[in-house]
Amino acid sequence: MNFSLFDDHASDTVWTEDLCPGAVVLRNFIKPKSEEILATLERIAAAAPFRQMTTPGGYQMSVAMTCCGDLGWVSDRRGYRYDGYDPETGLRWPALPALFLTLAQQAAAAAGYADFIPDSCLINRYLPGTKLSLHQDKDECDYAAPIVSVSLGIPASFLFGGPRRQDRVRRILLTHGDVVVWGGPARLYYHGIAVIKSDAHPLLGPQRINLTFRKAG
Ligand code: MD3
Ligand code: FE
Repeated sequence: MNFSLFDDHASDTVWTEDLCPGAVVLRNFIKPKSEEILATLERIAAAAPFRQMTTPGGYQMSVAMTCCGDLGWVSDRRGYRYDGYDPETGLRWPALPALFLTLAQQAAAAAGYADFIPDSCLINRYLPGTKLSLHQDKDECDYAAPIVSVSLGIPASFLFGGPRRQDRVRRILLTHGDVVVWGGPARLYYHGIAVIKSDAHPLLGPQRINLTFRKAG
């Protein structure tokens, strides 16, 4: 029995898992497009390189980030915010590619959000040993719009809490090709990524990349 061939076949199947009211996992949703997505990401990162931002408290984030779209998320000693310009290059962020917009809208529609128009895509790059501490996403203007998250590369243990920081946290494994749509009551829930384990993905090597599509402005 060739287990790796068996697994690769099985993991092309798309299915949905409801996490809680407002949050849906679409397993393997973008897997057929992953090569095209990666080629597009290389072009974006050439224009707006990945960088480790500084938190308002003065710590360097372990996750490296870049953005595309009309607005990009930035953090520095002055705070967190969305900005139309990349502070590293002084240029506008690369445009949101049509491929990304279409995938984000198809995922949102599959989760019940018919008219999602994102104006921002935050691109997070995790290497083994990096993490994203528990937080809420509160820098966007419109909490009625969902956030669509796309996972690529090595797996991550996603930490999913509730509306209060002290709420019990569930762990969900997110793997290459998974999409999660977060809206409704889940939109302001605390969440994070546990320390990434050493691993290698056939297309991405020892890294995980997460795209989050947002209506920021
Ligand atoms: C649940 N990113 O960029 S994506 C972030 O995998 C962020 O890089 C993680 O949290 C990552 O802010 C998690 C899943 C996600 C994104 C936004 C959410 C889950 C969410 C907003 C509200 C609730
Ligand atoms: Fe977040």
